[in-house]
Amino acid sequence: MRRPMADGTIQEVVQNHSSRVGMTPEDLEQSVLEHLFYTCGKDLRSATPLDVYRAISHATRDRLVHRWLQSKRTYFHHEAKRVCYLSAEFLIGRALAQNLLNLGIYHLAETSLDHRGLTLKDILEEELDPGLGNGGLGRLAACFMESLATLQYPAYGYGIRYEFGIFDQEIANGWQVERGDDWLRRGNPWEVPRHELSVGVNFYGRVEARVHVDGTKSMHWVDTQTVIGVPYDTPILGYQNNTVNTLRLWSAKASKEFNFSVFNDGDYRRAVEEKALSESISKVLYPNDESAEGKELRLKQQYFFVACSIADIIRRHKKRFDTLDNLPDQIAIQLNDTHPAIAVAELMRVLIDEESIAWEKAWELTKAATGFTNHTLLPEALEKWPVPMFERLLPRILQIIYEINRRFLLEVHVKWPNDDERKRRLSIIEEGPVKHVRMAHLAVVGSHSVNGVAELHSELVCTQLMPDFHDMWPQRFNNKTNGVTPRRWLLQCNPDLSEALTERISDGWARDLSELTKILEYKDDTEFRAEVRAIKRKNKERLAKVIESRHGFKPNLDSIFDVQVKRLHEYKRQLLNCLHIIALYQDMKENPESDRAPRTFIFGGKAAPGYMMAKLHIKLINDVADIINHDPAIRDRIKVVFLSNYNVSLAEIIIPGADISEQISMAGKEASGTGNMKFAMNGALTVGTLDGANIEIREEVGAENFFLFGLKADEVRGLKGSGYNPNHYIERSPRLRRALDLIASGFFSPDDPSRFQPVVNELRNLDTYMLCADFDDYFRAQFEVDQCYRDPENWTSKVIENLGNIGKFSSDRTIEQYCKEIWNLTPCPIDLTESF
Ligand code: B1N
Repeated sequence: MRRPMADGTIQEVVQNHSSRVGMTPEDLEQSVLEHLFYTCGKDLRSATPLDVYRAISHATRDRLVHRWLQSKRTYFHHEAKRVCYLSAEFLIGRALAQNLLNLGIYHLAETSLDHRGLTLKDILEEELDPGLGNGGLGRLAACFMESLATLQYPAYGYGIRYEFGIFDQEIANGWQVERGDDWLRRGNPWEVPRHELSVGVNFYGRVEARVHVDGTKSMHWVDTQTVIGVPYDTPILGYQNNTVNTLRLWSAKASKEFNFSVFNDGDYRRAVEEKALSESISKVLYPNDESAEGKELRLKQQYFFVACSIADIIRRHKKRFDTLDNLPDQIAIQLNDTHPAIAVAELMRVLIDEESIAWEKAWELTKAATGFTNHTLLPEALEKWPVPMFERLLPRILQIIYEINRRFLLEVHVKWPNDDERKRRLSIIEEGPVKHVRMAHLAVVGSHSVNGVAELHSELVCTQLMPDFHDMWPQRFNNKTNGVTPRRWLLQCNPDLSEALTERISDGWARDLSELTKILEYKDDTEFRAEVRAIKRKNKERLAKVIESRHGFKPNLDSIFDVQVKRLHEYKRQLLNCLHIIALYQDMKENPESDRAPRTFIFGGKAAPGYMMAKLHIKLINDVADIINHDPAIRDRIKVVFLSNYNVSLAEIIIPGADISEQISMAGKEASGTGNMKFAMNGALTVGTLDGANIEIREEVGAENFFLFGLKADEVRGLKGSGYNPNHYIERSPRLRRALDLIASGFFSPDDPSRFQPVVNELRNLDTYMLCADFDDYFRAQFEVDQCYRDPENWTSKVIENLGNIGKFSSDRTIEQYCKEIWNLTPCPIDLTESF
């Protein structure tokens, strides 16, 4: 057998190495034992569960390697157009179970461990969950990567290899406490560093104009500080195919100049400090969800990973082609929100300064290659950078942005002469005491496509967020409704439901989720209906065990598991849910004989560490839980649980165990939501407003199978416009008034009666998110839930209607639309026998 690099073919490597790539039980077992021995330095007797996890992961990764290499070779030789998905977050979750499933050897691994007296489920728990994202935006990027590989599209994910992901949340005395997430402490078997592909990134310095003998001028960014980006690659395997794409995450390393500066000035301590400072760029994920933090380090992170990625893209393109003229035919760059929007200016810089391409040509290439996805309408999330900071950190990039803006405003002038007000609104530079760079404007000006993430959201992007841009370029704006991957969010997290589906409609649904409609045939099949109920009960049992181990009581499995898990934010209105619980509690106390279905209210989610109101909401939920859970008069008719440290792996247990999915944001605020899709896919019914993708989910599953309440987005806008007064609603709702009074009285916080005064004041005086306006209707919808749950047959019908009609919300559908309508990609299947 020859070494792999001796020739490109894989057959030779693979043939004699069945233990490294084979799919028989013997091959896999041999492979795991070898890794235990050679990779972990252990034998079976001395192996810990962590060793076994590492050995299996390496054995699994081995089975990806030839597919990975062959995928790269195929894309290169076929000159396949690829998408480069630029995202500051990839919330990928654990890899082992997903890779085993996608390889089709999950059960094989299970039985081979069984023979050794080990349980795969336990071994899977050894993997630390990479939390390289905040919430939906980061998780969407992960679902997209999985769908791209499954649909056999050439794709690269580009992001940051944060040393610390989203913080670990602990609840201490009801309050959120943050702990560092040292997710790499046990090593990471899934990543491969590629030191040879490291990239230098410049910061600070100044720009020098040089005039050449022929009269041309060129710009030179000099006296910079250079930081090195080292790529770490993670393979992304498609579902039961041979496609393995690459997630390339950049880690910051000090350049030699930092290491050697000690010799120049003899200040050893300073040299080491500066080295540490430059490496801090990839140290930690900013934990702010939907609020921009104007810190210099954040801008550094953004430029760092964008510059590395653009350099990587250009390097690879030039290796294949001797021109950049065809760049947009070969590459689609997608900006996941404005976090990578600086790519527009960086690509221009590379094309102009390094490749000597004329501005007009460079601009044409940049626009044709770039697409931009907006994920939020919240004003506090829109990124703006102070010009003075920008200028100090990235002087050449700022120059380029000014030139982009100058030319853009000329275009505006041609279209609307003498409309200075419009120019002021459209400008990439916001005027004011301190000027700011508006990153969303840069992204729109530099892209050929701008999309929102659900129908309503995309419409609001055009009419509310960027009406002037929409006037200017209406054809640039489009919608791509989000989706989630059914492999992780059904096949993996809900094996029993998956099996029940496959038994009835065969296994095609996992690749084509629209096939779920076939299950509607079984809607009235009593056996199937009973099975659906039994599966839900089993999943509730699994969730109940987690609750019991953490909270010391086991929830009643006959109660409605009513779940709201998502980031804590006022617009998502966890507080509205809490008010409903309090009102229900008061009803029950007043009327002990009232016959309501028992409920277990389950919350989970992290608050940004600096978001005091959100943290106070967590404390309120925990204090309410403490009182109600211990009130003997309530028995187990209401229980409230706040599960700490909500993350991808906890979601995989919580979501399949839910009866009710709470999607109750104020209409017009939640861009899409994706949790809403995961719940419906796992047999929960939604209580929701007409917001984000809820609207489309309701359209698909049918209004009668969805518990709707609340104001619509235009009603919210109208009411705000005409002067909203929460007291108008509080006066008319005795239930709401009573609940607010109870909080204000200190009933839930006897140790500090005024603790929740800020919560009550906000509701009585401002009520920014209109909880008071929606409260009564929410209470009504929840009463309907109650009535419906008492009729299990009726409930099951609704669950099956949800399941059978949820196919649209596969990220496969979303990705097909991106590929056809924005990226112009075609699938490029991988043939392992093809040699190049
Ligand atoms: O993106 C998700 C949507 O489903 C959600 O509705 C939306 O809230 C979420 C700044 C964000 N929008 N913006 C962010 C995250 C981190 C950050 O630093 C903003 N997240 C969303 C997927 O489309």
